[in-house]
Amino acid sequence: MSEGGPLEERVARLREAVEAARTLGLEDEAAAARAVARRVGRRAGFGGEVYVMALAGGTGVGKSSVLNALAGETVSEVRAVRPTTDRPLAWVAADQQREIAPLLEWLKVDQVVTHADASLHGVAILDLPDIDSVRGEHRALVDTLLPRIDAVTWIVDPEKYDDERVHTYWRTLAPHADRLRFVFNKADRLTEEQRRIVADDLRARLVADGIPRPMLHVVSATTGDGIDRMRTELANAAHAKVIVSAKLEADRSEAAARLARAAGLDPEQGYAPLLAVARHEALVGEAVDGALTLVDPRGIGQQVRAAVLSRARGGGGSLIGRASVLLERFTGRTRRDADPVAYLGMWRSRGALGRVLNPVRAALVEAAAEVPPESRGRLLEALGAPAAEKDLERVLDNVTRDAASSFELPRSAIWPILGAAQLVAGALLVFAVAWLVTLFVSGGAVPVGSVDLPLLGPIPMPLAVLAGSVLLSAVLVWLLGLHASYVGRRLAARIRARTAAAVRAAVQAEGFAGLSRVEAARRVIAGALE
Ligand SMILES: Nc1nc2c(ncn2[C@@H]2O[C@H](COP(=O)(O)OP(=O)(O)O)[C@@H](O)[C@H]2O)c(=O)[nH]1
Ligand SMILES: [Mg+2]
Repeated sequence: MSEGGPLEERVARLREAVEAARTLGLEDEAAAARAVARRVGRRAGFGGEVYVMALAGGTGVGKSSVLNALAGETVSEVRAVRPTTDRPLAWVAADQQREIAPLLEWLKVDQVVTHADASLHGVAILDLPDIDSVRGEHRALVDTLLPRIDAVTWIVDPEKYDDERVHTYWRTLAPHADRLRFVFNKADRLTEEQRRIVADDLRARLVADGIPRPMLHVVSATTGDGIDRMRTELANAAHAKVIVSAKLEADRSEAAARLARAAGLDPEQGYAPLLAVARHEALVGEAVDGALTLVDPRGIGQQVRAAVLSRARGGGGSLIGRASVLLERFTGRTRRDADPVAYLGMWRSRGALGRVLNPVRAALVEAAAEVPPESRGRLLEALGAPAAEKDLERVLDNVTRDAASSFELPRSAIWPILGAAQLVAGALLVFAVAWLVTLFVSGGAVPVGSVDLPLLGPIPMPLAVLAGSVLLSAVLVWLLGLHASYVGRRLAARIRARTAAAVRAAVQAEGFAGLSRVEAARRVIAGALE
């Protein structure tokens, strides 16, 4: 018994590997492996190495007696009185009990008798009273049972072999003829001559039922006549099954190994990535760095801060501040230095795509170098090498577009308040200037109050108002700048981090998507090696 579970499971893994190989463009290798999988899958009977045979026949024909005779000991209870209350029973080599356990569970056989019979080591015999009837409701069981076991041995006796209902049923089993066996039991009740006649007759009827070359034994469970020949034949059948199984397993294993080699795997070693993990990480790192240079999250951060400041000054700045914002907008300086969205859209102008593309290409080429030359071209295609440049351009376009669409310049309730205060300061300034002009024009004829300031002494009121308004405006500008740069710095840091993370994730996931896909397929192929 080879490792890795029953043949069916291993064949299922081979089928998955076939599909995986096709995604790598390994069509020819996949087709060859699929043919093997199909051939192995077509094999009917029990999936393991044990030759499993069930006894069938009407109640009282001697199923239990024949099993006991074959075993050379009392395994199953023999009952002269009918109807019987027999429970299903399995007779199996002690060391093979585990292998057929799932089958027994499925058949609800909980009574297992183990044996250490060397010559019938590979044989398991099932005595299933449920299938001894040929009544309609039991046929389905035989029909579902047959594909799962290697043979069904029908036992008849001198009274029952002629039963028309039995023959009707056998005809329906004709498609499984090569896995049907027949035992004519209780031969001790017949003379030599009668045995010959009955055997010839039964054989002819079986042929008529559609079972050519029927395997028929004439035995007596009571005297042991013919039992040895039956044992020999069972041992041969079990041996033949082992040989066929071994051949199928060898074919399966070779097909899996060929797929593996085509995908650059060493069948002895199992899965190993095409690119060493450290190399892969280094190349991903290079590509991410290249993409970060192009997208430039730091530059985006600066633009965000400038944009916030510009908006704050536009809404809450001094008159001069507002005028200069308008001027900057008009001359295009805002667009150049304070427009993160435009800056994102211009990633191409900040360098060649090669900074991202080259590490990605290097990864693909180095990975492809690990597979045999005849699969290399197809693998490069599967890796997405021809489209790498377009793909990366799309990846960076998407990242920058997403970042741009999620960007929104903040507003603050404080800015218009500061703006209103600036208007007041401006009005005071105009008022003070007008006052001074009036004083000048009147030649000092208008009386003017004054404020006493320490050190400076009495200062004329209009001058005091003028100085106060200028001071107020400067303080307001300072406050606005303080608040706007706080808001701008925080937003810039957030956007910078978010953009950098998006670039990193996109390059890792999409830039190297081809390689990840190929590795996933290679893992599945490696799974078929077990
Ligand atoms: N004469 C004779 N009787 C047998 C032979 N085999 C079984 N019997 C008898 O047939 C009856 C039913 O046998 P059993 O093995 O319980 O049949 P099952 O119902 O098919 O399992 C019992 O009385 C057995 O003694 C045989 O080879 N010769
Ligand atoms: Mg019985």
